[in-house]
Amino acid sequence: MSFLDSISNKLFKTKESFTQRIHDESKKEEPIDEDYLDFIEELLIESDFGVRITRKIMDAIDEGIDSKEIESRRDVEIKIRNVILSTLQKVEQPLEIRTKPFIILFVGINGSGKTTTIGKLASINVDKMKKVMLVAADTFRAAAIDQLEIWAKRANAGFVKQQEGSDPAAVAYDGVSSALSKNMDVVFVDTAGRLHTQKNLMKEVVKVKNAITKAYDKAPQEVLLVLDATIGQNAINQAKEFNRVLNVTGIILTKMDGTAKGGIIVAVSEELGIPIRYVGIGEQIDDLRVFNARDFVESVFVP
Ligand SMILES: Nc1nc2c(ncn2[C@@H]2O[C@H](COP(=O)(O)OP(=O)(O)OP(=O)(O)O)[C@@H](O)[C@H]2O)c(=O)[nH]1
Ligand SMILES: [Mg+2]
Repeated sequence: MSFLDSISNKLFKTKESFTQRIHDESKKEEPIDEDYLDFIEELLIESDFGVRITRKIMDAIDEGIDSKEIESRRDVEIKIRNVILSTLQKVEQPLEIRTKPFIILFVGINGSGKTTTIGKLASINVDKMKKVMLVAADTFRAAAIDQLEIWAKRANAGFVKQQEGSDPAAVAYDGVSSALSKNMDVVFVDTAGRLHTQKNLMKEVVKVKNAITKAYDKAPQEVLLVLDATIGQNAINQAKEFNRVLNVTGIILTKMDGTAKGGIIVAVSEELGIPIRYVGIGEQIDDLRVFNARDFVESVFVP
């Protein structure tokens, strides 16, 4: 199975409920009437593209019709695809591990997939012969520390922890200090999930970030926000707030396999303009893909 087929299979929910339906309506040799345009607009909203992108696509279709660039339903389908592609290309900027040690702080709401994503990324980097260390700065629950430790073992990465209830900023500081002394290449700092509306917890994660900088003045080189694609438009507000307090440098959109509303990735791109680094497409260790706009569009659209 090719790389494209493998993502395409994982994104089948979005394909079935969005792109396949557009394709079925668009291949009909029928006029571009109000009913057809309403169908497209509703489908975009239903698929979580959000109001702004839906407007942008509908306007592009109107303009195309006026200029005669669009003469058939098939042309409409192509226009939709192209607007989506160009929107996604603006945020296609893969993560580069530029310096050593390279410290990445992971943040996001509860259950968005931070710990799992760290495990997957640890494995990818160990495979590239990098010395990887995972730091358990989610000290909220003992189970969270254990979960990260299991991933560290599975991926063959180093691991730093303290006991449950310790100050997460202190754990982050010690973890980064230890990584410096052990000559690590990459360090992933896990944090507890928190809602963007929980003021104290947001302050806490800022402290974690500051502690990392205190341990190593060039760090963290990346602050990655892990967003769950299945939660819909809420992801936008979450991301704005996390970005406001932490200067997020990249986004990882998880659970793209679990949603029929894949339009969220386009909404996130348009509304935030923050690079999308990776997409999560399952629970297994190899279910993470570097985000590539063209691959993504080709894997969800019917050719
Ligand atoms: N289907 C699917 N499930 C995922 C993906 N990424 C994570 N998960 C699942 O989502 C659940 C939560 O993942 P965690 O990694 O524990 O999330 P977290 O952000 O660390 O959660 P907290 O530490 O509680 O804030 C787990 O059951 C994961 O297996 C993905 O890309 N696809
Ligand atoms: Mg976690």
